[in-house]
Amino acid sequence: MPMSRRTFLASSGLAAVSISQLSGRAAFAALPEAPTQSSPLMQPPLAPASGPEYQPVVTLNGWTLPWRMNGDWKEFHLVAEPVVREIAPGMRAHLWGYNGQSPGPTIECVEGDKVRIFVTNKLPEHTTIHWHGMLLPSGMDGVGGLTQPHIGPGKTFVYEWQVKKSGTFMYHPHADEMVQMAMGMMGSFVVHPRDSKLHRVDRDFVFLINAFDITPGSYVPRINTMLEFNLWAWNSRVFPGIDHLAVRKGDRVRVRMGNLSMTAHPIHMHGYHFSVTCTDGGWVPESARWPETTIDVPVGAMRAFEFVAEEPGDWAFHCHKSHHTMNAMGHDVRTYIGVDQRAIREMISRLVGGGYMPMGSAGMAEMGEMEMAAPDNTLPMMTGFGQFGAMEMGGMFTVVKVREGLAANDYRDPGWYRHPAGTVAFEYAAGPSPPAPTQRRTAAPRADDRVELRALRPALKRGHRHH
Ligand SMILES: [Cu+2]
Repeated sequence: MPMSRRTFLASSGLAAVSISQLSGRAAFAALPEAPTQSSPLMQPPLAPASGPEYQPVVTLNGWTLPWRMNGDWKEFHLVAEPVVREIAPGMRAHLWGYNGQSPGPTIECVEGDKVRIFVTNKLPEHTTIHWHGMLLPSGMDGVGGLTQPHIGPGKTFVYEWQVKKSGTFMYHPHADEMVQMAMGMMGSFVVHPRDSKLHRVDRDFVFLINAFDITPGSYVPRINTMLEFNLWAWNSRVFPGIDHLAVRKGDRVRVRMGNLSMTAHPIHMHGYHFSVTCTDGGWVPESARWPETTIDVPVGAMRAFEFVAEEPGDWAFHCHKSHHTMNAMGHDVRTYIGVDQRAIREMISRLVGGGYMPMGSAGMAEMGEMEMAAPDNTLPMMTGFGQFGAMEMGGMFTVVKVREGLAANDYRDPGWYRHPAGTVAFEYAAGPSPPAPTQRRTAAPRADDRVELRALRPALKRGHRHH
């Protein structure tokens, strides 16, 4: 039925009335400021300037987005835009993010708050923001095409809802998702309980788990990669670029982690038994918690664990998939353990005029010590030094530093742990010889083992000739 001018006016008038009743739209003629952050390092926690008191979170290699009050609405402004992110000193990536960084700033508010979030799109393509785990009206859920029109380049959209539950959530686009998340678009969203004594901790850390595929020597992630990522990151940083977690002895500590990469990560912390206290579905009842040292964080999920920092020290904190504690180039290296490469070395050195050095015959630790030359803008595969030498790590690895006497809210790196005398593993030196190990009878080799041994023998002999 063709719409007459009269019915058109009537229906549009009605729509205008209901919208203005909902949120007093005239009040936001001026957009709130959209602060940006130029540093990739952890910024001090942002204590609330209005509303109920709470212990603010600190974001590893990140920051919290300031807000303004407009009546009883808490107003935030996110700007989706291209950013340059330092992945670790010596490597920068050209990503997409929010307000100058990838991930975007952490949003913090309190259960019961009315939040209004302005999202401006400065990307070359449309976007939206989905508020992962948040309970809200369907039309605020941010799924492009399903619950809202896309936010075109240059446009600003407004999301508003009353926050129902405290907990840890995330935000990310639900538009051209594979590309926009592979480019680094995501952020953390923490909601504190209205009663500030509930779930109270002294230190509250948050970060997102993400991954990139950046060809060594280049700057832009390959956006079609499905599983073979080569930079395993926490908040778009890799070891040794990930902030240490400075913790005061005796503090109750919470670490919140959300996984927006494309595989699960078993996150492990040394020195402690912790319990998982929160997921993106809410707080875990105390009766349902059990002790852990590793917690698998599935894709598209969030886990928070808590512990009381009784034991001072430098405690490794990392993903337990060992190829996730490596940087780029870790996947195309062949296995040479037990292979005598001297003949190859001589041949290639003659061809290229010297200097060729095959590696890996005895393992790959030598690579962590050498800091081999690599293309520009490329991190060593294994790197980083501690007080006792090379750490041979990369990717998802950092250190929880528990120290006596730190000031509250002091998250600065306290340096390496000064171990009390007699508490560090040491080299066995002079002294009585240890008893000889008892020889155990080994089974005779099976038929196929013997075949393999025979096949190997000529190769072994050839190798010996070069002694
Ligand atoms: Cu992992």
